[in-house]
Amino acid sequence: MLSKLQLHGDVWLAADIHLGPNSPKTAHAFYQFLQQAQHEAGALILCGDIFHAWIGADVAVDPPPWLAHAIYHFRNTALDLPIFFMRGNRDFLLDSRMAHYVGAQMLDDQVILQTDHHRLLLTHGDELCTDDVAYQKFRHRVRGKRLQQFFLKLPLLWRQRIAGGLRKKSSQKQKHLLPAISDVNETSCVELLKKHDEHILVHGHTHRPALHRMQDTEGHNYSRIVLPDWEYDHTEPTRSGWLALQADGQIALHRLHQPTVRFKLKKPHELS
Ligand SMILES: [Mn+2]
Repeated sequence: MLSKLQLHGDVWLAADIHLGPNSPKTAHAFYQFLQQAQHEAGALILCGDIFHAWIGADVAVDPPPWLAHAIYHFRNTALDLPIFFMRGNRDFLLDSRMAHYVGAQMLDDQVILQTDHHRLLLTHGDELCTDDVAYQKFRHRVRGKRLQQFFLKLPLLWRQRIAGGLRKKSSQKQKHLLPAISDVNETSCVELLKKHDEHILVHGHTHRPALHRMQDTEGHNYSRIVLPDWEYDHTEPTRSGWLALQADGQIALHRLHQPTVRFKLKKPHELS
């Protein structure tokens, strides 16, 4: 059974902001977005990879400048807006302690979100990239509680070095992977939805914002909405965006440099 999150009003979702020391422009754009959300949204859910890397909440005790800024902006926004954090593959060590510290609430890795008009399954999405067998093995290992506890007890400097080494390895690997392998596997997506009797999946991670229609072997229809990533520092064109689940039933996928895509999904799903 997945945990359920019930929210009212306009719910905004964003993912893959990758806040860190090397992304000041991205951070600046994101903090402007937080301000907009504070005024216009009823709640904000950040679906993972909020941070480019996360190696433990004790980093926040004496935070480097980029993190001090992030903490400041999250706290400020959280004064008027409920904020929810979800873990991604880069910040899978985020915990409720850190979320509370900035005024946010930590969500499980997969949750059922119920808004005034929509019910959907929410996840970061890396667990659905099942074609990448090596990654799934890695994921399984690092998500083990014992290894995490061991890692978190290491001195901060050691953890920084290990995380740096892992990132280097993953960026080298990405260059060799075929584009399709780093995308989610749609059969895995449909299986996940069927398992929980849901029809709409929202995820990030792949950096391929879109609305997809999916079908199972019996011809049942499912929807998959992919959240955009945020990038203003390293590549052109700049990218960002968010999904708005509006209280009037409309869904809007907002993307930088792109026309906003507005749509409605047929069945209003209610929680029993
Ligand atoms: Mn990711």
